[in-house]
Amino acid sequence: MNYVQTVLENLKKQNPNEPEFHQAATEILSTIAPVVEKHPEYEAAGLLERFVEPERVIMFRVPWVDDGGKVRVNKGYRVQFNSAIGPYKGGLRFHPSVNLSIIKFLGLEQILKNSLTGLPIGGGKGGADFDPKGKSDREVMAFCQSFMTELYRHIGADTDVPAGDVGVGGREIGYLFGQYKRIRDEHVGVLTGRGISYGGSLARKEATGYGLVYITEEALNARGDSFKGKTVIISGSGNVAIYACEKAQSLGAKVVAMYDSDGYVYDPEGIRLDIIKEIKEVKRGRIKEYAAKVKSAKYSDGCKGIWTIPCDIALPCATQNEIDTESANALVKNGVMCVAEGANMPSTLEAIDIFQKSGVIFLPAKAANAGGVATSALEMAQSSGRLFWTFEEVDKKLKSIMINIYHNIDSAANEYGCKGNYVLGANIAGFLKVAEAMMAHGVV
Ligand code: NDP
Ligand code: 2IT
Repeated sequence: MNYVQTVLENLKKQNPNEPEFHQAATEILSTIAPVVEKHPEYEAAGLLERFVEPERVIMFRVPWVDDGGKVRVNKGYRVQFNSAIGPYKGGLRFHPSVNLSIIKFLGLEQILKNSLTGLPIGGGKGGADFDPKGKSDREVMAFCQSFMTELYRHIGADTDVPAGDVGVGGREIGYLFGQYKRIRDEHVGVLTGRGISYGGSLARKEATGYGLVYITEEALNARGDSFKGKTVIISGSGNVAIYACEKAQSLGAKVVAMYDSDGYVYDPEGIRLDIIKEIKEVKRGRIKEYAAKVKSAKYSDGCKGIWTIPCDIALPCATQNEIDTESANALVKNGVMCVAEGANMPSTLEAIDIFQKSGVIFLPAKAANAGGVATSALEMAQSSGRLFWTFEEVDKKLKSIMINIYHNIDSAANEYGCKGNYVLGANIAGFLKVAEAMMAHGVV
């Protein structure tokens, strides 16, 4: 067994029952093997063993009281994975499915994603198995305050800077920031995705979805094509999905379907985003309500059916492993030309293989959705500089970061003889910078 295989086998043995972590590690390690072979000094320095082991894992109890006066207890997590190139940076996910395996897969991905942005941010991730759905604002506030009452001692503007992810948006960041400020008595950039009135950045809300479309447009432009006139499917109807839809539509695409965890809407006339925003951002409602409001739309229960709708471009923007073998085959059979991942690890390893073998342009999450965290780093820069940039300034920087990422992953793929393999390109380009920094720091 070679070095990479040995590290992967040991990781699986030492971290049993963590399937998502194994999946992310397998995808990364299997593609960086050529780099590791070129650099025998990495093995001598135990670099990969250190790379796959989080620097610190924090797990804690989060007690809170619901509106009925009942005491509830959730599990809280923060995985501070790698600080070689900057302070830990990455979102917090509040979803009932959250466990250590999911937070570790997200943290490992985040290291390379953050490296690809070209900005000085390390990798981390956190969250809780708390479900904000159906909770009152007071219950969400009580939970966030309790979560931060433990988390505050582990984070800081130059140490670890959390942000949003599934189930954590502007409301949750507000409550988390309020509690941090109260305990620490400092108004600093310790969280990103903050409201504009208290230090947030314009365009952060839009950044992940816009960035996803910018990098996809660049990949299409490189082939003499574009979003114009394309039929697009977007899964999810949360923060990433909504702003991916907005930008794709502005470039002349027709988005025909979106979903939430209950089911999907298909609107052959093109999704009316104003109605989706009203249902999701204002009322925190269900996507089913869209079909009741829009005559041309049809609602179906369950999520999987969405991938059987013919489209040119698929933008999975909900959750991990939402595209499996069956769904990938359905997309390919219907002639999909490009799949770009807005969510983290939405395609299984088998689905990725199907896309790559079918010649589909496949843009992996760590490159395609890096616009969110990149703009978080721009928010950090504005906070430390006591600056406030216009929407246009931030959006322009975001677009140029996404275009750079595309060309970096494209060049890395070419350099290693795998033209068009952006999974390999993204893993190698992201890893090289982290490896160089880790080597410079010695055995730490
Ligand atoms: P939101 O909470 O705003 O929205 C999540 C959406 O995905 C909702 O429509 C939700 O439906 C759906 N969803 C979540 N879990 C499931 C599931 N298990 N099955 C089916 N549908 C599901 O989250 P975001 O839009 O912020 O995040 C979406 C994805 O993008 C995640 O993978 C996240 O890690 C990734 N991401 C987010 C970034 C950001 O800046 N926010 C940055 C980079 C990546 P429902 O409401 O019914 O649960
Ligand atoms: O997965 C991600 O990159 C995010 N949820 C955003 C992280 C951040 O720090 O902005």
